[in-house]
Amino acid sequence: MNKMNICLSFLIVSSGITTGCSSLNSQNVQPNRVSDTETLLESLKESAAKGYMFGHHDATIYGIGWENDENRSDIKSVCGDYPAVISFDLGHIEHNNENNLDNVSFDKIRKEIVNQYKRGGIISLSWHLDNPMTDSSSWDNSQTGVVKSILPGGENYEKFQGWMDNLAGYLETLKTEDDEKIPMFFRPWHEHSGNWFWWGQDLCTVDEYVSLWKMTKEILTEKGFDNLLYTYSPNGDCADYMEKYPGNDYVDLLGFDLYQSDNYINQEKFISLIQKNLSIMDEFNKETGKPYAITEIGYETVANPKWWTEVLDHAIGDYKPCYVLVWRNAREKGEEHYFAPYPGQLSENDFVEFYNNPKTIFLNDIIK
Ligand code: BMA
Repeated sequence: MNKMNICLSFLIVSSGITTGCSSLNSQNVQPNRVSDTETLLESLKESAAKGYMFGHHDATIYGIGWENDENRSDIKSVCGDYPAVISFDLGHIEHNNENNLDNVSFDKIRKEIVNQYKRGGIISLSWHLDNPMTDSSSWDNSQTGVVKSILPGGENYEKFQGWMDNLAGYLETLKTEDDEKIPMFFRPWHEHSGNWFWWGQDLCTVDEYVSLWKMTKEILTEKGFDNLLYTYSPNGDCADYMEKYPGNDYVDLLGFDLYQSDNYINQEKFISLIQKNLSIMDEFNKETGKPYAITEIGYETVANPKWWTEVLDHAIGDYKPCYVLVWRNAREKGEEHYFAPYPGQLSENDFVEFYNNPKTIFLNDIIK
């Protein structure tokens, strides 16, 4: 396809000098990919000026009607290209389990993180960790005080430190075979403005949430993870976006999650909320210099054949998110819980049109 090539500088960093795409081709440079997180961040800002990257959760692990096929992705089956961003979830790494909460093995996640990195794509990690008070899921919001209980002095402090050790133990293994650390985004404590997770809006105070965030980053930094960039992403209306913002030193990427749904946020409301939120992001971007993304978005089952061009792209308009990411195509839930098209899906042709829009950035737009 004749799309503009987004030559992200991080793909071609060599000896600390960023060069142009042609240099990569002509000099046989061994691309060091994202050699450091700063380069990744700068590259993201550059690409946002040109368009927005498309992302999909668990894209290369499973899709509708398949699982664990090598080099497969529903997005690729529809448009021939991989998403530029792929996210993965670390839920249950706190127990050192073999599989995550969606029954994907952590070995497979590691493999796909390395694959995505080697392809030149961007990686983001979320963490739907269990409730440390009840050992039930992230969604166990049955009591307040869980966040407080894992902060210093709290009854679950030691337990949570152990969970952080388990998280760190896994993050430590996310390297290439040459022992190269992989720069990536980490998006902990997401959707905290809703009330469905135990760290949600009414389940902890502003101070507790901010302390939790700071503690998380400080622990990982102390353990030597200089390859992580931190994404802050509340859910829904971003009117009070900064209420629980942990501070500029603790956040690298601004974001928000928002879904269209027939019951709660219909198409009209969805478009206007996206635009409202993006204008808020735009303001904070001007103030802080930080890029922003729509860290989760989608319309379950994409029940509108023109959703990609007439709703999503239309809503984004001239705003400059660096990426938009749709959630997973759950292979275990029949054809009920998916957010990206697959061959034969209602919005397939519209997605190809969306792909062909020079504004949308997929993997090939990055590496060519
Ligand atoms: C939710 C759903 C769940 C899943 C969770 C973590 O939105 O997709 O089925 O367990 O994300 O991936």
